[in-house]
Amino acid sequence: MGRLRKLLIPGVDKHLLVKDATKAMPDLLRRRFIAGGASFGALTLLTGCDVLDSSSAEEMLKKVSKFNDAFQAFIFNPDAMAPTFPESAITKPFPFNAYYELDDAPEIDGKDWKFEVSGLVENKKPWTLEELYKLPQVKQVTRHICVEGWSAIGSWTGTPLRDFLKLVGADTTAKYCWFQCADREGYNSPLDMRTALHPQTIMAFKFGDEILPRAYGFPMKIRVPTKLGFKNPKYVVSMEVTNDYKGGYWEDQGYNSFSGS
Ligand SMILES: Nc1nc2c(c(=O)[nH]1)N[C@H]1C(S)=C(S)[C@@H](COP(=O)(O)O)O[C@H]1N2
Ligand SMILES: [Mo]
Repeated sequence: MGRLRKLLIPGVDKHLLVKDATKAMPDLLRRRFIAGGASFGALTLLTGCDVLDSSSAEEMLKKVSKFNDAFQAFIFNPDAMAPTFPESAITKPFPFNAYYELDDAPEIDGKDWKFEVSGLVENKKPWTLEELYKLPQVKQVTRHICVEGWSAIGSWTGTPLRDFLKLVGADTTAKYCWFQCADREGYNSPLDMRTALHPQTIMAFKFGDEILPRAYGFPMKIRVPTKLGFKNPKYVVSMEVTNDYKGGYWEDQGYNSFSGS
């Protein structure tokens, strides 16, 4: 949610577009869209359209007006799969985003870092990076969508969170996995358990074929392709499995915690 993203789109008034799109939606979708904050980013997520100018805005509106019941059933299904892309579709350079400049991003020494696990789990042993790197990993190329209305395709490799939750004996009937990050002023985000168990939700250790760079969250980012960007915590230092809703950095500022598909 950097300041850079507040750029205007030539010939497009974002507020009007959101308003028009809301009007064009079928009932159930409209209600959910409004309840979710009716953001421009959510519109991008729903339509898969990047609005760059007035003609892509037209495209987006056309898409919204064609939404039907089957589509609604799909987007309200938390188990639906996020689309994947070929490596040739990766956005270069992939954007850095945070509530501060890159210079202020956490500088973490991978040798000292430990991932703390607490709450409703059997094994609360902290994990070193070396130990985590040994877990089976998957690679996925997916679209990252920021609530501010930009999106980019990236490649992340890591361990499915559901495998890790099983490994540490997490109570997967609990409501949330709550992540804390190393950012100076703090950053955190709760992830609902259903999404934590989604097969595409991973503990990402690599971007492309490289160790996750500092910009994108070294040493670990929780990559959740079915949720908006702010539900993808970087520089993660701990996870608590809990039934309590503990809030989050952007969630506390009014962004809908569900913020996803
Ligand atoms: N720790 C931390 N995680 C964060 C953020 C942040 O400021 N701090 N910003 C979020 C937002 S709003 C976005 S869009 C993405 C940006 O990730 P990127 O820098 O890899 O593009 O990270 C998310 N995770
Ligand atoms: Mo974002």
